[in-house]
Amino acid sequence: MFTRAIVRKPCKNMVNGITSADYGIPSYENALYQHSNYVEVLKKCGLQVHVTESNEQFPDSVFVEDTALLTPSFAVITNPGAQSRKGEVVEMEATLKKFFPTIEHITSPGTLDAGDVMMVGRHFYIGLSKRTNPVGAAQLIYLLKKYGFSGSTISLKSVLHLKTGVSYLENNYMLACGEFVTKTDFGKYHIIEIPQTESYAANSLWVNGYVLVPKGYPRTLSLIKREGFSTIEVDVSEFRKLDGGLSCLSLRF
Ligand code: CIR
Repeated sequence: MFTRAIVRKPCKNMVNGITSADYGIPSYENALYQHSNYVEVLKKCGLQVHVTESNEQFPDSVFVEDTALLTPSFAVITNPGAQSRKGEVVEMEATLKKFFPTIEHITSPGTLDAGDVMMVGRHFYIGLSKRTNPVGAAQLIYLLKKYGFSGSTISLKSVLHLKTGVSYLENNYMLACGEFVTKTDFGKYHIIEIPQTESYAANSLWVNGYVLVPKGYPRTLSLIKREGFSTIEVDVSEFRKLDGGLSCLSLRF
């Protein structure tokens, strides 16, 4: 169970965020609206939400998930793979100091976006992507072991981050799309296969017994419901325009 979340308000400069999507330029006003709704949903799931101010210096700073990995016993400040995002970690570290007595770091030449890290109990799967390199992953595995956790790497082919294509829903359930459906690493989980046409919804988010599902993906919604989960649809279409999903918008701990 989680008790808290950290989010950052979107900034006007988000229109200059990194994207590979072709859905147009995000509307800042609508993004603000969607973001405040997202915060309300997290509260409904029982979280105390720490909302940090926007930072115009960093167009992608609303996607806080990439800047830190939070475990039950320590936090890791990452070294984001995209040059324009590296400075986001400074404010995040200041925020995390309020909550975590122990903070570790991923350092250059290692790079790591925590959107590439999926927690399954005390094990962490780490995607090797354009953002997360083998040195960064090895640093994280070293740190995880130091605190009694474990980690292993997964190679990615086509997605931005590991959690773009796969999400752990607890109770041995995993949502998976495309290249992740048949990964032997995930053979022991009960896979809920997301159709390619709804691939964006593979980034759904388990929070304290609820599964948050992006709005507009009816097949995914019914597949998750069919397994007995309580679901909440959340509209994050403005963030989709910047390749961001539900999990990217918060850090839960
Ligand atoms: C980026 O390319 O870094 C942002 N536009 C999107 C980051 C999404 N984060 C995530 O999947 N964890």
